[in-house]
Formats: sequence, C-alpha cells, structure tokens
Amino acid sequence: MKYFSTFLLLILIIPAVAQENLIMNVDGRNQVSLNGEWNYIIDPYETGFYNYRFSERQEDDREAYWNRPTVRNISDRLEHGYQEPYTIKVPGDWNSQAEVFKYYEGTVWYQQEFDLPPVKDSEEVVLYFGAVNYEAHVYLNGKKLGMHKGGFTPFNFEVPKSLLQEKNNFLVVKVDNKRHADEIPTLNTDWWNFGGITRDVKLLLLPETFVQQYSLQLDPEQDIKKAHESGIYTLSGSIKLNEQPKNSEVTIEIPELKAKKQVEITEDSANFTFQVKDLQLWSPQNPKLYEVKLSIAGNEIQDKIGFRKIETSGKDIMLNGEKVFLRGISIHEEIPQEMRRANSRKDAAKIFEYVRDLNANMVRLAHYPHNENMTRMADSLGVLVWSEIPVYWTIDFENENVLEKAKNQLKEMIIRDRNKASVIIWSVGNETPVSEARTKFMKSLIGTARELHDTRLISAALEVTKDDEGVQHVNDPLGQFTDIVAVNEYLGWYGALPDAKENSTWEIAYDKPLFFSETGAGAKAGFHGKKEERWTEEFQKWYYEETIKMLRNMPDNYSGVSPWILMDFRSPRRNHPVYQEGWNRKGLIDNNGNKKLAFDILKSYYSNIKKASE
Ligand code: GCB
Repeated sequence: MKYFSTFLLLILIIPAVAQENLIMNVDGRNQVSLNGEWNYIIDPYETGFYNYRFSERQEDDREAYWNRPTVRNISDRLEHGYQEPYTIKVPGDWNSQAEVFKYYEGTVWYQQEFDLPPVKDSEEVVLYFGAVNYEAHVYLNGKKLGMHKGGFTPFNFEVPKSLLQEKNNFLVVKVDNKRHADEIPTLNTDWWNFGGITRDVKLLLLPETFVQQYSLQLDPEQDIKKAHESGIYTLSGSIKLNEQPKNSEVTIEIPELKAKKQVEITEDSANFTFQVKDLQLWSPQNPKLYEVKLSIAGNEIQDKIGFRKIETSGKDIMLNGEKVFLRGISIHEEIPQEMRRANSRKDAAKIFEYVRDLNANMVRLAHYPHNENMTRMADSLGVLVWSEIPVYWTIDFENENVLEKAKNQLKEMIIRDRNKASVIIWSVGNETPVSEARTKFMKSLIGTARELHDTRLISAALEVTKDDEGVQHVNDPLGQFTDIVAVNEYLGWYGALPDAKENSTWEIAYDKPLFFSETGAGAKAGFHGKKEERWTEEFQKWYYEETIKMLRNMPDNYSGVSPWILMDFRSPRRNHPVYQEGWNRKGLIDNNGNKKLAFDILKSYYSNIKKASE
C-alpha cells in the first residue's frame, strides 16, 4: 500500500516537473528546426499503444507504433508503417490538412527522422515542442522521453546522449486530442478542437550549464513617479539554471544602457536587482525593446525586452504611471480563410494588420495562450495583451488533479511570456459558473500567478450576475480577488434587442477598473436587410452602435473593452444551415477576409478615443 501511494504521488507530480524544466526564449538559443513534412498514422483504436487485450504494449513490441516498422523478409507480417502519401505538415493542425481529419478527435501518430547536427561532448540535446493539442507521448529510437498534457503551452525533454544516433534518429509522437471531463479545457467549448503538433518543434543544443529560465523587469516595488523624477530605474529579476553550476556567475548585459550585472549563483537559482539610467519605458506609443544578453561560462543567450510598469490605482489601469484605456479586440488563434490554427510569424503579421487597422491598442488572446509569435510581435508593435488559460465554462472544479493541470498550464504560460512587456493581464479563466468550489479553485490559480512574483494584473472574464429590469448586476465573488473586474456582456444578442442597451445601467459590486472582456453579435457577411433582421450586417452594426452609446455612459471606472471578435471562427456549436454552417459569426471580418459594416463603427469609436487622449 505504501509503495502504491508513493507511485500515485509520483504520477501526480509529473506535470509539475514538466514546467520546472521548461526552457524559455528558445528563439535566442542554438537550435535546429524539426518542422516540415512528417509521416502519420490515424489510430482511433490506439492499436499502436495497446495490444489486443488492451494493455499497454511492451517497449520492444514490433507493433508498438513508436518502434521502427522494419519488414525483415517477404513473409514477415507487420500491420503498420510510416510512408507516403500519409504525410502531414508540422507545425499545423491536422483538421485543415486533409478531409479525413476535418472532424477527427482521437489519436494520430507523427513520425520524423533526423540526423544529428554537430554536438559537442559537453553539450546537452533537448527536444522542444511549442505546443501539441492535447496529450503528447514522445518517443525517440524506441524509448519514451516523456508525456505532456495541455494543448497551448510549450514543453521539452532532455534527450540522453546514449539514445542518439548520428543518422536516422526515429522520432515518434503520439498525439491525442480527445476531450475529457477532467481536462483543461473540458468537454464543452465554443471553438474547434484542432488537433496535432500545432506549433514548432526544435532540437536545442545547449551547453552543459545554461540559463533555463529568467525574468527581467522594472522592479515592481519601485515608485514609478520617483523613478521618473530621478531618472534612475531599478530592474529586478531571477535566474534559474538547469543544474547546480560549476561556474557560478551569470552576467546580464544591456549594451544600449551600458548596464552590466554579475549575479552569483550558489544553488541553481538567484534573484537580483540593479539600477539603470536613461531608460526609455515601453508603451504602445514607444514600444522600445532593449537587447539583453545573458551569459554563463562564455555561453550567451540574447533577448529583446521592454520595461514598463502596469498597475491599478483605484478605478484606473495605469501604465508607467499614467491612466491607460484599453481599445481592445478579442482574437482566436485562427486563420479563418484557411480554416486552420495560426502558427507562424506571417500569420501573426496578418492578424496584427487588422488590429492596427481597427485603431486598437490591445488584444485579448482568447481563450488559451496563443503561439509565441503573437506575443513577440505585440512586444515589437506596442500592442497590449491579455493572455488566458483555457479554464473555460464548466471545468471539474471539485477535482484536485484538475486544479493541478490548470496550474501547470498557468505556470507554462507565465514562464514562456514573463519577459514580454506587452502582456499586461494574465486571465485565469472565462465565464466559470459561480459556486464555492469554483471560487476556491480560481482563487488558488490567482495565488499561483501571484507567487511567481510577476508584474502583471490578474483577471478572469466574469458574467453579468443578473439583469434586473435593465439594471445589470455584477457581483460574482471572484471579483474580490482579481485586479480588474472583467465582464462579458451580450445584452441585445442573447437577451432582448440592441436598443435595450440604451436604458441599461450597471451595478458592479467592486470598486476596481471595469473592463468589458466581450460584447458582440453575429452577422453573415454580405447578408443585408433591416437592422432588426437577425444575421444581417445591419443588425450587427446596430448592436455596435447601441453598445457604444451604452459605453459612453459608463461610470468612470470603465477602462476598456475587447469586443467579440476580430474574425469569424470555427465552432461545432454553430449549426444554422444558412447563416453559420459551423462558424461563429460574431467576427467583424468574415472567413474570406471581408470586413462587415460593424468594423468601421468600432474603428471610428476607437479613433475618437485615441484622438481625445493625444
Ligand atoms: C462567450 C464566450 C465565447 C463565445 C461567445 C459567443 O461569452 O466567452 O467563447 O464564443 O460568448 O459567441 O457566444
């Protein structure tokens, strides 16, 4: 029994260990891309994993799909294999790549071979995945490297040298995107469950001792007004190495600021602070990024980091000591024209082009962490970001394991993006139903985010608690624990018609900045008619006009809005045969890239706010 419970404990701690070893800023390191065409096997019965008695196959089982399927002679029987024409692009969701995958949810095996790039004896080889949706089991040359759950966050495994061959390393990933009641997200969402190796795969070649994770930011304790006056700013952060170091000094350099700091490391991590002069703060008007170099024993990583302070002061959100209004837009990680997940720099550039056209200064990256190209580009363009974990709707809040899974995703999101100045809000969930267990669960997530000593605001998208004859009440107890009160509101779409907004008033239980994290209505692009006619572009335009009138009369804690949503997106819940056909139509832009009438309504609202603030 004792051994059994130790075993259980080990199983429980596996996810926590995954993020402990997560390597951040992979772009700044020595690497080889494993992107490209991979082979695949669709395996709905998981035949490659279980034998005919449905027990897990032995490691050396020839029919285990992680082993190389070698046919020994003409009489040999083997019932699987990896070869053309069964190939698939990585990164990429499988749904958009072949008709057989469109609605598929289950297991697909991915296989790739690679030759080892030149590696020094002292170097470590790490296999890195930007994201795999949802559960990934990774095997190299017949041996299991590890397992990861969570469809939108990165993970990596160290590859033992003894396992590597010079040529033809046989890499297999079992990817399973089946939905489960005790996972994050759970069974039910309003988006497409795109499966696959959806983000980059890389081999990292790292020195024996290297900086695994680090944070560097304006010291959150510092009074920003005093810093402005004195011209002296304190930067602070932390460093975590991959192991107990032999050489115990890390040098941090910001050449443009002529700043250099040596950090002594006695265990495997350390905190530090140092002062700099003549710092230009990062902001949407001036998205200044500084080149930062971190080196240990002659090995260097490079990054580009912006420094800014985000905080709340009473009813306001303050950026660098000044009140900021969030002209936002919500986004799913999709390129609707191709019915696929976005994953590249090019995709990010296309999305941000629309964001800028709208005069927005902020994006809500719903409802899960988007790929790192998005946050990197937001940093360089000066767009503020809300980043979220997929604790969406009715998660199994009573289950401790589920809480651990949510925490793991939260930590992976924060570790990956903690040095991105653009990210100003971590969201721990969306529209979770009020109950004691739910509030305890969410409060615990907020605690975890705060424990990481991060410099952001923390929020969660709440719902209107009650519509009492036009009075919109928001008193979800979760609002006590968040830094801003964020509410999704759909008066005029899910209840009544848009003109109901005119006489609505808002009663918010908390005296904090108020942010509308969603508001929106559906329209089929090109469908025109009277404004009262559902699904016309005129209806959606009317909805936006009425919403904007309502927003103009909001109390002075109203700090911004991120309407739902930039582009139409795929959703299995949206089955009207004429107007939806599997699309959520609340986009301001349709799936062919056409702007709907409401786009310009929001654009001119934002342009007026922008002018008034300049
Ligand atoms: C919401 C959800 C979002 C949905 C949207 C809708 O409140 O947060 O995920 O897609 O409403 O279209 O109903």
